[in-house]
Amino acid sequence: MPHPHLFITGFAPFGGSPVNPSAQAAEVLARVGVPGMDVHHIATLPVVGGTGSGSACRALIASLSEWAPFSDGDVLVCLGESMRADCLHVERVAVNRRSYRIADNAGTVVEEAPVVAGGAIAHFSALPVDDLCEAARHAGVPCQPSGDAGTFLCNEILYHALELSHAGRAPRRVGFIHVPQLPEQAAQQGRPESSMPLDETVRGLRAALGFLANP
Ligand code: PCA
Repeated sequence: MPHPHLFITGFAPFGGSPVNPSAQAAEVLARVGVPGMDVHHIATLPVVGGTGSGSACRALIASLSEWAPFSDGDVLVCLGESMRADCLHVERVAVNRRSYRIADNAGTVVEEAPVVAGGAIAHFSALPVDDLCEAARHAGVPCQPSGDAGTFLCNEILYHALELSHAGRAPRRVGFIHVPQLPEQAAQQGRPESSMPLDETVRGLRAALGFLANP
């Protein structure tokens, strides 16, 4: 039997930082693989909100469309950087709310708006969040469930990804994991404690996502 596909996205750098560990982790994961899964780093998404041309949403739709139709075992996991996280955060929920603390990479600040006008208040992740966390911790990498993906691009892309999934335009199993900043990024911002080296991030993601092949 062929392995299920694991589609991974990261995000481009934002907020004045030259790097984004989510894109780096996605790239390394595709190279080293995840046991039992056929891993594809399908996009480094622009940190641009909304649904217009150049947005993260459009980029996600375009990269997924190359792989449709999806099989039952296929998985989409979007990764993003969290400034606050000091361990991996597997997100439980995406809320229908955009409220940007900083401008996105198109220079747009959204004060208060829905992700999808008239859409559901929130969507739950379609991944077994607690099992993923346990698998990462079992591999020695700190990881916890999170009920708050923020109100910026990461929350927004999870909301869109789940809507696409419900419409059959993304795999049935969709989720989001926030990764901490790299030690050098966090040190520059005077918060060296909220960070994780890339190899530890990758090791934790590899263990967590490996759970999806052998639940
Ligand atoms: N993190 C941001 C957007 C892009 C990223 O990597 C967030 O947490 O919303």
